[in-house]
Amino acid sequence: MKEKLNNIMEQASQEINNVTTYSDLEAVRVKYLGKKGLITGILRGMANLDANERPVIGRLANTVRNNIEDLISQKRQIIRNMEMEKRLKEETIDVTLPAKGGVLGGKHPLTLVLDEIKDIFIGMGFEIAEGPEVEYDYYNFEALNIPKDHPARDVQDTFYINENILLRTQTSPVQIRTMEKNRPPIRIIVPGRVYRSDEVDATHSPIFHQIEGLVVDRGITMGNLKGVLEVLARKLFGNNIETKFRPHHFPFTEPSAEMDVSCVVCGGEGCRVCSNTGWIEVLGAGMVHPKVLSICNIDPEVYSGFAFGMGLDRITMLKYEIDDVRLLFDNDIRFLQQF
Ligand code: 2NL
Repeated sequence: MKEKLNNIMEQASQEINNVTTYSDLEAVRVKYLGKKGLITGILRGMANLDANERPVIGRLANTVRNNIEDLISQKRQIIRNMEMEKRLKEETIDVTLPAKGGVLGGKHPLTLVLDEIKDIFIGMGFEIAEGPEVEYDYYNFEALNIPKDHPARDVQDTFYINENILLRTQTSPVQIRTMEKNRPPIRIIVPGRVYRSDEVDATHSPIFHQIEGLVVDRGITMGNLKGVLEVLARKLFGNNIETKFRPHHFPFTEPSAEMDVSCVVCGGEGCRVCSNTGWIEVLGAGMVHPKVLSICNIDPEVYSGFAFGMGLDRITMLKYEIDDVRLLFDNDIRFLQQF
């Protein structure tokens, strides 16, 4: 019996030594100390022993049980330490590793060109004015001498909200509002988003951007207009650019003109961008119509002014050789990262 207990002790100690998980350790505990375990069996069988053997074997059996219990609890502690170490190792953060790169955008090309144009005009003493995108028909058309039957008013081109309210089709209403509230001298540029009900294609978007300008003072002439716009063209497209003014017609200016610049791509040789003409139309302009000044309570006998308007999207596409206006509105990071 003694030998049997010693063997059990020896065997249990080895098995406990070999296990590496809680579940295996529990299996060993059940095998020796469980209800049907080997030690439990021996303790139960004590009744069958000789009376003189009983206390000796009893003491030994208890000692073996206590030893096994001790070994198991030591092992439990060891496994707990191992698991903790394993977890710590898995959760280790190497703070010296380089960080994952975030996706960096950039300034939108429209913003880049707008900032450039703003700086050019600020340098010539202009201020920046802005106003609402939802406008009254009065400010968008009526005050600009655009008669009720003018094609620009067509519901097909304009997003009407109701009979009197619409999405502005140009930024001119901001200039009307400025003239209503301020007395000359007025020198402003008005950048902003404008809306026209166009089908989307490579050159048309129902939302686009305009920059208009307005100067009103005593003695303003077409010469001032030309001077300011030539400075703009040179600063924007480079000193070698040539400019050309062609007569045109707008209801809100008289006389009116369009300005062309020598092709920024081929320099005037003729290419796909300028349709082989060597010239590219970049803006419309003119002397503010006396009727428009009067509507704003500015006396056309005392004051005169010039105004101009250009499409920011088109100028941005020219400057960066972007061939599809939709790229400006997709906000694809691969596109934006190029600027
Ligand atoms: C173009 C032409 C232009 C104006 C806009 C303007 C504004 C007032 C009075 C007179 Cl308040 N004129 N604006 C004048 C001439 C041309 O825009 O082709 N824009 C893209």
